Amino acid sequence: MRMALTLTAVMTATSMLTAQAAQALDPKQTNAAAAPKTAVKVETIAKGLDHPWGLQFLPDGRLLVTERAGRMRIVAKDGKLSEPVAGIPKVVAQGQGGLLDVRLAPDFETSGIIYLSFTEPREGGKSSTSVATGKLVIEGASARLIDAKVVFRQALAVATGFHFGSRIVPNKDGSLYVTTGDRGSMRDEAQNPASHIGKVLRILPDGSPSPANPRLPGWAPEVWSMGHRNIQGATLTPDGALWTVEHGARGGDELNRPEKGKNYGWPIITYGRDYSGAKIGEGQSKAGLEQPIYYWDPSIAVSGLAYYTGGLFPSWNGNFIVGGLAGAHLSRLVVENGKVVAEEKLLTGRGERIRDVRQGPDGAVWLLVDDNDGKILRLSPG
Ligand SMILES: [Ca+2]
Repeated sequence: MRMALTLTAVMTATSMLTAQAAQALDPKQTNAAAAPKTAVKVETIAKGLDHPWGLQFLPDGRLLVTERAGRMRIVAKDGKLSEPVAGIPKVVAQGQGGLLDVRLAPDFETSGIIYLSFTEPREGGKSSTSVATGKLVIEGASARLIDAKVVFRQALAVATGFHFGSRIVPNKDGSLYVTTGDRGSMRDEAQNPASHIGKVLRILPDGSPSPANPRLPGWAPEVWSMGHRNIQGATLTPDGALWTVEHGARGGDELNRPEKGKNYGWPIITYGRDYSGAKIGEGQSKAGLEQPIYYWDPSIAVSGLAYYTGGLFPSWNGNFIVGGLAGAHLSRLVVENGKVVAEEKLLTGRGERIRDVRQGPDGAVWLLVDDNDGKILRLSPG
């Protein structure tokens, strides 16, 4: 009798766990309550950039900025753009592809090493999300990249111009998170743990897999988490956790906290619908697949993610700041106990596509506007 009871208890507990895992998100985790409005001052620091994609502060307060066509420039404090940095790897600048993110190595001040993500030309007209490293030699107002080499290439090159992912996030241990997308035509590969399509990857600076990866049976050694559609924003929080924003289909953009060895569902579960209106996959939840922290319906086409700790906007400390491309605004998310409790929409009505979001050393929020006359904006209290 006692054994029967115990067994029943175990079975009940198991089915409750399964039910919990399969549960859809709290309906409050989209269109959260409006956060108090912030008065902001918007300054245009630089313009004339051709579809800028990645923004990175240098230790001296100047900026590196990539342009999708394959150029990188230094931006002086007065906004003056340098000539393109020489020595950048050849990119395929088609569709959403080209020269994408740029980040500094943790020891940049002594090593000069930077990381670039880009769309690399591969055999047969195909391309891949790839990562290169090189040493940035700065000479006055200009710079060149030397010893550039491609250290990582996404396995499975594809002939589309879509969904390259491509954010790079350096960790304190020297490893790099690299995000990829499903390339538009390869959504089922996001569920194949052996491929690099639709994943968060964690690699060492030489391109080899990080020893921290899950290395589950059948998983490529570089894969950290799977089931992602197109992650175009990623950042660490002070506790060392990775947070990402991911383009969904219509009504399915997501904020996630991708954990080691977990599956984030695309394209089996999603809150989005196909642009034709057709349902995607099996629904919004399924046992064994992770829920996002938050989703946007309607989608804003998320790109660029920062975790604010700057102090210049004291009420923003601990918030996420998310860029919207099609949504043409900036979304500020107030997170408490792992849930979004309020959202503020900033810069609405300007019609500007926000591509990257970074906190500056001055505590201001710095943005890239995606356009053929792209800009760098600085937000401070208004
Ligand atoms: Ca998901």
